[in-house]
Amino acid sequence: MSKKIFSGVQPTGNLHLGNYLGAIKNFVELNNEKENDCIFCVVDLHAITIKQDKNELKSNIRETAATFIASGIDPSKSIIFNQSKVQAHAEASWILSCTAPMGWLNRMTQFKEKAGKDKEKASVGLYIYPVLMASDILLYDTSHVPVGEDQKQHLELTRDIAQKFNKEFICDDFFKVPEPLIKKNFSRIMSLKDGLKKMSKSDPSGLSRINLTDTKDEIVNKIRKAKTDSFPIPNIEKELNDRPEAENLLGIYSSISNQTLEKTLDEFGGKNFSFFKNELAEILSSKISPISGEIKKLIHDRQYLDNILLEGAEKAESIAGKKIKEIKKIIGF
Ligand code: AQP
Repeated sequence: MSKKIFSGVQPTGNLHLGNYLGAIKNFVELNNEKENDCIFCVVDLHAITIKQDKNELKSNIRETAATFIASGIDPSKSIIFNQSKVQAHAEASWILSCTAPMGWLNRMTQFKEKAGKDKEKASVGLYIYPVLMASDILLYDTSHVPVGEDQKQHLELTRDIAQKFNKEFICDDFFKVPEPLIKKNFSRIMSLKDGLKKMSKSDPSGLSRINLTDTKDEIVNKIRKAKTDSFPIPNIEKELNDRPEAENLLGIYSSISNQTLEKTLDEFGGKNFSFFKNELAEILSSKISPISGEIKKLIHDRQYLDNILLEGAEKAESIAGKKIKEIKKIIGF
């Protein structure tokens, strides 16, 4: 059955293995299924919820588009564009922020994590970020949203907002209620330095993540220095309980080699981590280096990337522009 796919990545630099295994790898698989209509968005309006340097933002927008293409998304099949080029996103976000109750937003854990202790100083934009995300998705009658596990709560909110709007304005099925596409396994890749913390772009330690632009030497070095424990690799999954760093590295190996954790444990059970880390660094380099090489090539071709983003924005505008007109009519503008 054909799916209407929408997902986004923030152009905030340092795209990493978590973004790849949790989201972009799935984007590529969905792009490759002939019958799907896919839209992959560089969500620059989301990026500015936290202060960005203007020049870095500009180059990160291009680099995120380059990462999509270098990872295998075909711009002649899928729409690739940056959010700020299509006005309907900001407009729909305002309208839906008048539908979403404060109580729902108060429950969003990502705001609490990102705002930290000093939430008085966090931007209003960071607080209503999930409403903008709901707008992105709902403008395109999206049926499925591929995301990492950390976005599950925002997806549930999107569904709630769609249903509340449909009910309040008595327009059954106007907003399609989207389904999340979250991988059952390895949908949350953890930091290489702390198995209880998500691998993240903003972690001040570069050793905590594998960037998609890392060279083979950098990958080998980061994996060598990744935190583990002093026990050998077990043969069964249950014995990974309370060993978050070991579980994370074995999960990364399984995910990048498209195999189950059980199979990975069959392969490495009883072996020590120094042996396993060599194998992990090897397979990561073989999969990441071609992407990294391609990103570096593409970012020099600004004109090519700008054209892809421009064409994508025109296509996105023709869909979202119609939907926002209908939204305005429904609410009485
Ligand atoms: N560690 C992760 N494991 C699995 N999936 C992840 N994603 C992010 N981190 C992981 C998924 O990547 C997609 C794009 O994420 P994003 O760029 O929109 O923003 P993010 O989730 O805020 O990314 P970071 O790295 O965590 O940034 P900071 O440091 O700013 O918090 C999403 O589908 C996300 O689920």
